[in-house]
Amino acid sequence: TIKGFAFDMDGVLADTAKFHTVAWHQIADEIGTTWTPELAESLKGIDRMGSLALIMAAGGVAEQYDQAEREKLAVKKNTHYRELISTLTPDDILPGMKSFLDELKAAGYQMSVASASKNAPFIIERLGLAHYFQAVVDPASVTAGKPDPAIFSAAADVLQLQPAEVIGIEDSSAGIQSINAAGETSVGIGDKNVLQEADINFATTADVTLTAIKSGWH
Ligand code: B16
Ligand code: MG
Repeated sequence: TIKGFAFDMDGVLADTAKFHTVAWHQIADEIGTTWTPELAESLKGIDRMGSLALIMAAGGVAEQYDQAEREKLAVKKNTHYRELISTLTPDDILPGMKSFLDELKAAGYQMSVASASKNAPFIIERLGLAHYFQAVVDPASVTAGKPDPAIFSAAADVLQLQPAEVIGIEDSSAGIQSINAAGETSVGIGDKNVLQEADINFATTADVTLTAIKSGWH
């Protein structure tokens, strides 16, 4: 029996992927990596230092940057990103998600956030969504990022639920892999070809309802 839901944030609750893209694109230009839509997609759900490593690898410049220089670039990206998200309001909640959260709350489901973002508590607060969630997993507390199952396992643990009692909702391939490896049911939001491994798929957040999930519509 499903008793709880674990939510990814960027790309599921919040329309913030566009801001990550703007901030990383600038770093890519600075280090000489050509920015492509495929590179942008591959960064979804990947933590900050992991994303930077992927951008460096794509440009073939990884060996030119030591740890100290990488940390400087990551700080620069995050400073820019924080500027961009400082203007977030409840209007930036992705379509349909507020009513979906209301539906789940009314039905008595437990809810947690499993975001790779260290900015998640700030963003959830800005969007006015904090009261829906029993807990926001601190990504710094898990041993490995998505696609490792650790963060979605923790999202079930904080609700004191078994993995089989939890549905995880994600917009990234790495995140779907994390949910599946944790032994939870996976709901993918976005391109079916990118999120092939999801148990249930929806094209956009606007399509997500409890009824649709229960009937496993594709
Ligand atoms: P930060 P999610 C992820 O959030 C983003 O998808 C990913 O693009 C970002 O690099 C990562 O958070 C880390 O974010 O730099 O704010 O700590 O999709 O797991 O909610
Ligand atoms: Mg995401």
